Amino acid sequence: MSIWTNLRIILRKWNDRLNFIEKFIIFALLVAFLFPLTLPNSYHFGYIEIHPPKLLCPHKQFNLYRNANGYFNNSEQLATVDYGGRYHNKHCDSNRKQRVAIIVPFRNRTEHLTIFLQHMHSFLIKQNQIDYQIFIIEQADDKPFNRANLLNIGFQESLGLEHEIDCFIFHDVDILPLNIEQTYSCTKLPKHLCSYLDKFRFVLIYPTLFGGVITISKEQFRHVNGYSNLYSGWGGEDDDFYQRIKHNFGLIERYPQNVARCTMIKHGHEGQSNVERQKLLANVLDRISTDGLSTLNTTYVRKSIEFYPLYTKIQAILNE
Ligand SMILES: *[C@@H]1O[C@H](CO)[C@@H](O)[C@H](O)[C@H]1NC(C)=O
Ligand SMILES: *[C@@H]1O[C@H](CO)[C@@H](O)[C@H](O)[C@H]1NC(C)=O
Ligand SMILES: CC(=O)N[C@H]1CO[C@H](CO)[C@@H](O)[C@@H]1O
Repeated sequence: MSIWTNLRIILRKWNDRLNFIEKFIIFALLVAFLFPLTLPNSYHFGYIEIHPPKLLCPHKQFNLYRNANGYFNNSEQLATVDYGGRYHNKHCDSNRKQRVAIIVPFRNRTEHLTIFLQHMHSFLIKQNQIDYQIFIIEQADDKPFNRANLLNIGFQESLGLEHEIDCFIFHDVDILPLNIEQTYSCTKLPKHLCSYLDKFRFVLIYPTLFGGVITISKEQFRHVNGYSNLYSGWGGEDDDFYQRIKHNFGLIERYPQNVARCTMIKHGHEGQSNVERQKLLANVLDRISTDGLSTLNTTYVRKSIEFYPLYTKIQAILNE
């Protein structure tokens, strides 16, 4: 007699002996016990908490050094960066190594840029996981700053220069990682990095926060048609992007609170805020296919591409 036949006999006996209420209670207990096992064990409202991927290569053993303000600055390591801010990781030969573009929207924050470049290169070289290049996308006009439009431009223009890129990290210039365990690379789903900022006492300010620093694969970014180009002025574009991601992939990922810690360089006011944003946020899903990478070419003119020792600069003039 097979185990299944046995089981069926036992179940039938139980079925005869228990009344409806008893059966219901047993059923409810089973569901309560088994249901959590079907969820990822670190599921949170709006996101999944994941651990950093297994290291492809060990972290490098040099000292990061800190400058007077506490930011990383290792000049010896900076000297190993190739022109255009490109780093080919010769010490990590894994064929699973990702080729990453770090895309930084920018205008008039030169003092932040210097700190950012020294800190990021020192950090990424020590972390020793990826090949990468830093692209600074400068809005070369006086119209309201359009961060999301610049990120789309960075995606398109960097791929035009380097077809091999497979992972994108969209990065504000004033946010810097503190913990070397916070691995900068793409994982299964689009991911929020630097979820826990010193400015907010290392607390997640809201569960769907998806601004500042994010990672996303080339295919995933194309799949959601990139960012909206319409968020001219400060704010809203990252919430729009979260909705695009949620609609297509269900969830975003984050690292735990003790890992995804970052500092924000202090500065004054954010600039002109976007008064239209509530109106735009009301119909995000209707605009996915008609506002983004598909319409990007109508939104800007490329002014220049310049190569510097620690970065590649792309200047764009926006049409609106
Ligand atoms: C970073 O290090 C270099 C070389 O040691 C030095 O010239 C530069 O002033 C340092 N930057 C800061 C912001 O301390
Ligand atoms: C936009 O222009 C680039 C070249 O500058 C081209 O490769 C791309 O296909 C264009 N995209 C669209 C959607 O027309
Ligand atoms: C205050 C300031 O420096 N503004 C400059 C910001 O950048 C734009 C475009 O590069 C310049 O036109 C502004 O003069």
